[in-house]
Amino acid sequence: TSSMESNNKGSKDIQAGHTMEKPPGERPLPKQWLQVAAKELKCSEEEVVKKLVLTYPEGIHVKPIYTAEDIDWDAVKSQLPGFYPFTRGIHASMYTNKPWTIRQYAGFSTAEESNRFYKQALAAGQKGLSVAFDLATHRGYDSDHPRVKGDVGMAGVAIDSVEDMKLLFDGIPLDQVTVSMTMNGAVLPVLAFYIVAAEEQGVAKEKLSGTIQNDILKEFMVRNTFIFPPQPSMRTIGDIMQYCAQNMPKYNTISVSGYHMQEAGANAALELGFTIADGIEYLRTGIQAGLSVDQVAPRVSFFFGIGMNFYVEIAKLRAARKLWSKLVKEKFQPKNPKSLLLRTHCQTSGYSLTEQEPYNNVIRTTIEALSAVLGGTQSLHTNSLDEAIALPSAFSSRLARNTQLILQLETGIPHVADPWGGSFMMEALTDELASRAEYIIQEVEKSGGMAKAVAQGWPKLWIEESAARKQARIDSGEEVIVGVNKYRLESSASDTDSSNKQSEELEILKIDAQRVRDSQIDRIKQVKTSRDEEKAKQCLVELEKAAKDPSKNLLEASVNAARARCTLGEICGALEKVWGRHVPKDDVVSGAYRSSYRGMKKDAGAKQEGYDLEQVVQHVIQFEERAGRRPRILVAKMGQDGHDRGAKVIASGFADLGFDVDIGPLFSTPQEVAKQAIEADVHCIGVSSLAAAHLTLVPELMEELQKQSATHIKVIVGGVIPYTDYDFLKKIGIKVICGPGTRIPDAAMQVLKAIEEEPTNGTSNGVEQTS
Ligand code: MLC
Ligand code: 5AD
Repeated sequence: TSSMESNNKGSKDIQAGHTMEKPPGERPLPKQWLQVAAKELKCSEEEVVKKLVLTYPEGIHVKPIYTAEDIDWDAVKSQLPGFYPFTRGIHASMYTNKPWTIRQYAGFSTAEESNRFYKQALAAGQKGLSVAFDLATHRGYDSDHPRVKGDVGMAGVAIDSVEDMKLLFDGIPLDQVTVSMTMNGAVLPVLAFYIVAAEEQGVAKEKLSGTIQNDILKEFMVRNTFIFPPQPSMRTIGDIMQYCAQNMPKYNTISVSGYHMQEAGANAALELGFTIADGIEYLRTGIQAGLSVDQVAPRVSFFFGIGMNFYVEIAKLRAARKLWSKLVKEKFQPKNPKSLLLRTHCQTSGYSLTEQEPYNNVIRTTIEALSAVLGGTQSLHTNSLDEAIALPSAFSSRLARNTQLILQLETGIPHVADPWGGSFMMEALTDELASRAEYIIQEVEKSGGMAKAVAQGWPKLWIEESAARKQARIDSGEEVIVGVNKYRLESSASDTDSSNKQSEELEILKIDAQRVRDSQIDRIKQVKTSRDEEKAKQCLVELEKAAKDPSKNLLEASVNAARARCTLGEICGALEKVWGRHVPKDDVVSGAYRSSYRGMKKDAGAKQEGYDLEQVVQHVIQFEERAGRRPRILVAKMGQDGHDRGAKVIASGFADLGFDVDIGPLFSTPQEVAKQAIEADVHCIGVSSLAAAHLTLVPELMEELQKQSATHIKVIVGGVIPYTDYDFLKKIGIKVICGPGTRIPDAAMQVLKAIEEEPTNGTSNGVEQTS
């Protein structure tokens, strides 16, 4: 592990990002107002400032009131929607003419089942499609690969060949419905399958509109579904832009995504800054591939996450448009006015939703959706109430979609473009966020652009530090989550209103992993036996050649391979032969959690829920005195699940509490985890699972520990685990299960108790009962 100190860019820089001469939030409150407020609060004017001026994680000082003094009124009063710098929206008429696209992200199990789901969604008012692929597909493995045993069809739909893609869109006219595909690592085979599926549906390439995510930089930073090393990955993006400029002029070649940065813990300024910096890097990539800025920029699209900080999220979208148009103009001098428009999709925040009292999530999502819409998004996904438990069920998907339909059809909200325009507060906040993001962009430019910054690793660490600080604010009670760290329902409460009861009663989407995998394996066999084997082999050889030769277009070679029925695994395998697989580095930030937690002002009257940080630190010291060494935990990620915010926050939080922390590599097998745990002689393995593979992979881990006579190592599981799985996990010997919303000090105490507990018999983990 390495600490932030060893990095040349400390987070203090972010907090100190005063690039404007006097940021609006720094302008003093009006004297006459302060006098009256002091009387209302019965305190001095200084105390009014101390009490009512808040500091947000972005470093912005938010004041209780704003006035014309806080903004450049002359500039604001003449701004119009549809005019440079597009702060007020990219269209003159905005939703008054056409509402945003209701585009729900979905996919699970097989192509047939997802296809059925899409058709129902379209019939129920959805306007665009958005495909969620399973993790095996993301990481370039066919469903029959041994590494993806637990992942097939679980977090999205399994796609192995063009035959699956054809089934996915069966009966859905691809020249009419726009489709977004969230694919980054395996972007070549997936986009190729889509092109060929459309072709065989009778839709020519020129007619295809839609979006491919294709944003690899944020994969290296936060999302972790990369396959190949950075260099060939960036070349792939250039090739895709080039191919689409020639063949698919209406297709959005990239969806530059801040969403996953926010989900990983980035505050709004970091999300905005890094995302715009990524966008600039991709324009350069397209230009390097031989295109003009006006061929690339109009096809670059964006994607932001929308969390619970209502005003900030609206301001973020306004600031994003303003910054993008200004920077593209300055840096690239485009001629086509469309090059200046930041078009974006938004998704409400998954992280903000809770397992406790899941119905509260409907309210949270509605408020976030409102931010996205008031911010002027082009397209929106609203999350489902069961987010923290499982994939959306039919019921919860309907509710999530209806949230948008109600906003569009019942509220009158679409009747006015940029209704916040001219608000002193909103305009000031927009400028502040833009200025902080611009500061971050300048830091990236000093590193030589985002690809270099990502290779240096500092953006990822900034985000991880921001995540640790956020966790500390929540654990200390400074930031409130209703039903989690305040007004929590005890599980012992009466049956009707217990929080667990609410979760347990939800209908949960269950996927039979074995059945999906078997049917995918059957289809792979069919495809391979019915194709022209010679032709398929030849296409793969051509692909390998293209991987070595930058003058060849990789997407063209992939389309040929897709037509010849080469599978996703074969296509990625051919590229892997030349490029290899990317192995990520594992750094963990240290000190941010502890120092943020200690820095929180404690509300003297508030009842402390759970353990305090200092109490746990004392327990760890006592453990060390008794045991002769510190408690040692291996934080492990198994399968193709790369969601590592939880793992990183636990690792860095536990280290700050005094634990010895090992962090295992992403994408481990259960056997690899057991080996690492035994070699490091840990007391405990903490498995983090967010992609629903725990029922396959955790039992395998327990069996392996048993085989290696290492049942003294306690196993705890954290992440998205439905209550209905608790009994099974307990039965196979899992000592502690930490669902979403568990405070770090409380999790640490549970772990300490579990590892101090003597085994009840020789085989304490109880694996023998089930295996
Ligand atoms: C819109 N139009 C108007 C108008 N408003 N015309 C006149 N007046 C108005 N007021 C026109 C547009 O110009 C366009 O036409 C057409 O209507 C469609 O509107 P759009 O605004 O382009 O919307 P859309 O087609 O929905 O495209 C939105 C987009 C696109 C540009 C943001 O890239 C997109 O759909 N992105 C979605 C990305 C996504 O779903 N990602 C999921 C990630 S989930 P014309 O003629 O100009 O085309 C994820 C989770 C995970 O990533 O797994 O990690
Ligand atoms: N279907 C629907 N929504 C999904 N999400 C992730 N996978 C799926 C899927 N297969 C949503 C969740 C998650 C976000 C990244 O996208 O809300 O938090």
